[in-house]
Amino acid sequence: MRKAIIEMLKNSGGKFVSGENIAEKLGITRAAVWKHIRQLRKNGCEIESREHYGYILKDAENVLLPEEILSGLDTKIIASDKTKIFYYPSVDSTNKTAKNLSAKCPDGSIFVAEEQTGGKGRLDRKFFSPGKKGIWFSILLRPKFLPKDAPKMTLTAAVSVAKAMERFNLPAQIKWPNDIMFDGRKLVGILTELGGETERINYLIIGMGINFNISRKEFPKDIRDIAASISELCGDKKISRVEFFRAVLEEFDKLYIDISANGFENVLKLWRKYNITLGKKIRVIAADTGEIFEGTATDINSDGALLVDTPEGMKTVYAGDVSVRPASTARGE
Ligand code: BT5
Repeated sequence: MRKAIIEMLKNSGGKFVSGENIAEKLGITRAAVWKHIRQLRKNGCEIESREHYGYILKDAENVLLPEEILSGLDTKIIASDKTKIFYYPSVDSTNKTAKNLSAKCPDGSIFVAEEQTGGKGRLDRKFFSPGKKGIWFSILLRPKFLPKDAPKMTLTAAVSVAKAMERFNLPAQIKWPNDIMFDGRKLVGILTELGGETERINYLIIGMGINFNISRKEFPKDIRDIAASISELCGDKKISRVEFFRAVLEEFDKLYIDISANGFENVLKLWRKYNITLGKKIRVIAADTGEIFEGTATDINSDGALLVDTPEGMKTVYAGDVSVRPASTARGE
């Protein structure tokens, strides 16, 4: 019903639609219309009401309501129906929310927030996630593969964003393992978390933070020089946030289905195509040992780990931070 109301308001040509009109068309009472409008507002939808005129949808394109996400979405598993979309105007962290609700949610559920008050990065770092300025979401999966393959879902997520960007003719660059970059600055961060045992994944949560329309000065000072936003790449061309989101979900869905049938080979191939790390001189801070070393990134192996050619021999990095320039000039890239 709420989807139908949104549709009517969206198709009003920028004019008010009366409650009476909506009630008549949908075969419900005006009081019921009002209840639905109230719920939509609670969900973060900006609907203005004016006496004698009715309702008008403000900022119609710029909400990530389930109805908006589903409209025209072509996926088989990810957010494939409304019961798999959990939407929040504001939440501390979509990864945390996904984890809390994991017992009840099927494969391919998504958790989307307009704003995160406690968005998190790896190693409990903070992730800046202001209201309606990005796409902050988590995907919950129940894959059949083994826990050792889970890190490759981070690469999969990065490839899905890169492919979505390509659809909009935006240049996509992936930095190992979890960042999409522009001009040496982070556009997208990815955080994969796992619940399960050594032999079995109970659930996998893949959180993605896509900076969408954040201007340089809107970023906090401490990340202004290391963060970028999709709007910067677009120039005059306007891209709708929900349209871009649909593209990411569709690309992720295709890759996930392919992985379930054929393994990760295709993802690794695509990752190599979009990556900006291989062949570069890099500095690594290994996550497990804290060891810091420099070398040349030569390839990723079948586990998605980074192979680094160092003066002490080839090293395999499973998790860590990589900067492409020496520490003195690094901008966190
Ligand atoms: C990441 O961590 O980049 C993973 C970020 C994952 C965020 C998503 S949003 C939806 C879901 N729910 C969550 O709570 N999280 C996920 P890491 O590689 O550790 O980078 C964190 C560092 O990036 C911070 O320490 C800052 O320096 C920088 N940073 C913080 N916010 C940023 C932003 N919006 N854009 C670019 N860089 C940012």
